[in-house]
Amino acid sequence: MPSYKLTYYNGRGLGELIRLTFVAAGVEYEDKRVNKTEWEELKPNVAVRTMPFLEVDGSIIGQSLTIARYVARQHGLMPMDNLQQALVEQIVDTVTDFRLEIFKAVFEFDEVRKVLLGTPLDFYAPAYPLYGYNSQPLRTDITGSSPSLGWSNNTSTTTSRWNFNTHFGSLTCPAEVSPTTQGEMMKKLNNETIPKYLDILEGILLSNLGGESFFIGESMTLADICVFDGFNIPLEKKLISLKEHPLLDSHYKRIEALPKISEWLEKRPKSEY
Ligand SMILES: N[C@@H](CCC(=O)N[C@@H](CS)C(=O)NCC(=O)O)C(=O)O
Repeated sequence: MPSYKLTYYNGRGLGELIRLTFVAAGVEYEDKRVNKTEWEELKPNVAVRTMPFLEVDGSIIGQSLTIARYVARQHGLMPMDNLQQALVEQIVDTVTDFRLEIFKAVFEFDEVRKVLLGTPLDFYAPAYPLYGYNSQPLRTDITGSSPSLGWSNNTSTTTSRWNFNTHFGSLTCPAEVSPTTQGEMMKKLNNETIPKYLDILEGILLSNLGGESFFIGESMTLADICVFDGFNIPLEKKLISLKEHPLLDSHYKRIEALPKISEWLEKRPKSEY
């Protein structure tokens, strides 16, 4: 068996699906967690210049989903049949779309882009807290009440300001960001986007063996792990609820209770995102 070393920030973010895939397959790997400075030193060795990346016997693979699919194919978590494989990948890509929708609303992407325009910060800077690079709350309410993580369903009209000092060192945020845009985006996320994706995923689950087992076929695949991982942080932050989607709810609990997974959930380093 090849030797595997996975490198990522000390958070769940885009690395956790790969970790969970290794765990579910029962395969040993090195779970290397680095800080921003260490990453900058490693970056020139990584062709795609992003984390997570996986070292396999001297080769380096980037792109989290490429890595997760590779690990799944290598270790029995991807069907052999091409069509079944495509059905698994369809779910992986749908969960990715779902995560992106959540990300856009929660991080008020357009507003952030406006603020960052012309600064030397890289495009992904607003995502760092999400991916565990900085575990501080992303937003601070200037009214002085307890800090909001930006994950609540809060549509309040209180003016908030991105606390750039907390997150991006000495840079200050020149603009006040009205919560209105985020309020609107969160409303759409809650009323339309989340129910739409949960309905889609529950429909697919239901179509396989009545929804009582796995997403595709008769055994666990990357699809099951990916749905579990995609729901994990949003559930924890109470951004989504599976109460009205009982099949997804029991699927989540089944995956969570699998001995290898539950052992990992218990022992993995705690992280905000
Ligand atoms: N599509 C890529 C995105 C990877 C990505 O954006 N990673 C971030 C950290 S979560 C990154 O490495 N950003 C550039 C940097 O930190 O230098 C994937 O899924 O792996």
